Formats: sequence, C-alpha cells, structure tokens
Amino acid sequence: MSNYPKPDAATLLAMYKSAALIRLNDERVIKEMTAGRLMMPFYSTQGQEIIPSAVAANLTDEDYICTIYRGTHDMLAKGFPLEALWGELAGRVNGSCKGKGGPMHLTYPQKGMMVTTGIVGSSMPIAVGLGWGAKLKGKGQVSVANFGDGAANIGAFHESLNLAALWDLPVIFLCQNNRYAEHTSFANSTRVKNISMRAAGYGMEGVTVNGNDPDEIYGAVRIAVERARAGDGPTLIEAMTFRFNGHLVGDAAGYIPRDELADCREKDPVPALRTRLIADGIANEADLAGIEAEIKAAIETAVAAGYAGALPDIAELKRDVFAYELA
Ligand SMILES: Cc1ncc(C[n+]2csc(CCOP(=O)(O)OP(=O)(O)O)c2C)c(N)n1
Ligand SMILES: [Mg+2]
Repeated sequence: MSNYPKPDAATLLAMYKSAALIRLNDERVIKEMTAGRLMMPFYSTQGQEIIPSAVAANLTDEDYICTIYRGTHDMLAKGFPLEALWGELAGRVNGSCKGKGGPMHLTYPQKGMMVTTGIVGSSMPIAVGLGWGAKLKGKGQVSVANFGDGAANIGAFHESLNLAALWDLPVIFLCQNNRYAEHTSFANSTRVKNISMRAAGYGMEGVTVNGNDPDEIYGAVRIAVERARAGDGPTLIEAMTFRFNGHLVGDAAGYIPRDELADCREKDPVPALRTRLIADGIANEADLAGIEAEIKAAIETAVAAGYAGALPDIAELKRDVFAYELA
C-alpha cells in the first residue's frame, strides 16, 4: 500500500469537510429522533465517514453510486443537497423522494446517487446494471456498489461479482466491513479472514484496506477508479471500519464487547484527520473551527427548511410508486 497514490493537501481538506459534515449531520438526526420530532428507522454512520469521503474525492457527478440503508454518509459525501435530505427525513414534499422514501430510500440521480436500498445485497446487482449501461455509453463512468460485511454472504454478491468480472464492467464493489451485521459479529458469520480474498474466485482484483485511514482508502479507490475508467474491469475493495452505535437508533449494542467499542472510539477517524491536518500545516485550528461552524449553520438551515416543506397530498400516495397510476 506504500505505493498507493496519496491524496494531496486540498483533497485531504475536502475529505475532512465531508467527514465533518457526515458526523455533525448524523448527530443532528439522532438529536431530532431522541427529541421525538422524527420517527423513522435510522442507521447511524458514525465511525465510517472516511470511506465515502475518499470515494467521492475520486468520482465526478457523472459516476454512479448505489448504497444501503446505512448510506447517508455515502450520499452526503457525493453532494446530496442537505435540504432535500431533511425534507425527506421529515416526510415533506421538498424531500428528494417527495417525502415518500425516508432515510432508507435516498436518491438524487442528478448527481449519480441512484439508489439506497433496504434489501441486503441488492445494491450490487443494481450497480452492475449501471456499470453495464456505462460501458455501453462509453463515457468512462464508474459505478460504485456500497454494501456491508453481512451482504457479502448474500447470493447477489456472487452473481454480481461474477458478471462484472466476466464483462469487464467499470464497477467498484466497496464492502464497508464494520465487523457486525445487525447483532452478529463478522467472526460468527464468515469463515474467510478477509472478504477481499473472494475476489480471486471471480477473476478480479481484490484488496483489504484500513477504511479509516485517509491515505489507504483514497489510494485503493483511486486505483480501482483508474482501472474501471481504462476498461480493465471491476475491483473488490474491503474497507475495514467500525460503527460506533448499534445497528439502528434504539439498539444499545450490548452485544459488542465494551473494550472493542472503547478501542474503536479511541481511534475515531474524524478527529484523527483533523489533528493530522493541523500537524501537517494544511489548516490551522481557526480554519477548521470556521469550517465546522459553516457546516453546522448549513445543517440548521436545512433542518428548518426540511420541516417547513408541506406534507404530501393524499394523491401522492400512489404517484411514483407504480409504473402506472391505479384508479
Ligand atoms: C435480504 C435481507 N435479509 C435480511 C435483512 C435484515 N437485515 C437488515 S440489515 C442486516 C445486516 C446487514 O449487515 P451488513 O451487510 O454488515 O451491513 P451494516 O448494517 O453493518 O452496514 C440484516 C440481516 C434484509 N434487510 N434484507
Ligand atoms: Mg456490517
């Protein structure tokens, strides 16, 4: 990994801005839920912020991402508009799905954010289809499938990797291995040491990196993106990470050993990147405090704008849900 391309100073700063936005927004969502103002299933992404920030630093608006219920971080990193997010969380018409999708169905195709799915494993075949479309169009677009360690044991994983490798599709299979699938540890569900070992079985490149290390994950994604754009086929990246909270809000995560949780929280990647930016002279304390204040203000504006949207009309109940309108 020492020969990986490294993010430059501007990219590292952009990655921090993205990671800080994701963290602050996640905390704000949980605050609304615990205050009883938002009622929904919400899958916190705290601890996994560096991965999507590195992915987005390597993509353009033309590239596609597909993600899962635990995917707000992926969406925000790629530029999901904050007001459309908060409108959606609040179930209002100014939401990205007019308030009908909620946190598990965030989409913003205008910027390549094609789907958020609650069906474990299903981000992969969708991303393969988008990759096939990209190959036919020939404009060099890349399609990224985000999924978890648990999803790597679903049949769709096998089918997707096989087809993508067979057809040399420009797809990146990005497994965010946070060590748990619901309440089951990785060790209790999977025999192989690393998910990336499976890449060989499909005839593609596979690599395991520390997803919380900005250099490693940035370099791995960049190489995979270059490979895809050059027409040299897919890559499986296993990004090791950790989720700081339970499976979803309300799950106290009693099944995670306390020392494991404490160890991971101590290595929190967001403040670690902040410290590095200062140590490397990329930004100073005042710069970063200013950036964080701007992010907080933008979130507050979006929260207010989200709730200010109208509730959907009853006629919306069936619109955009079926291919044709039911009488
Ligand atoms: C096909 C399917 N099976 C089971 C579930 C129930 N389920 C929801 S999340 C989840 C765990 C998935 O874990 P992982 O893939 O590691 O993703 P993470 O939640 O850790 O990000 C399960 C089993 C589901 N939604 N879809
Ligand atoms: Mg998991």
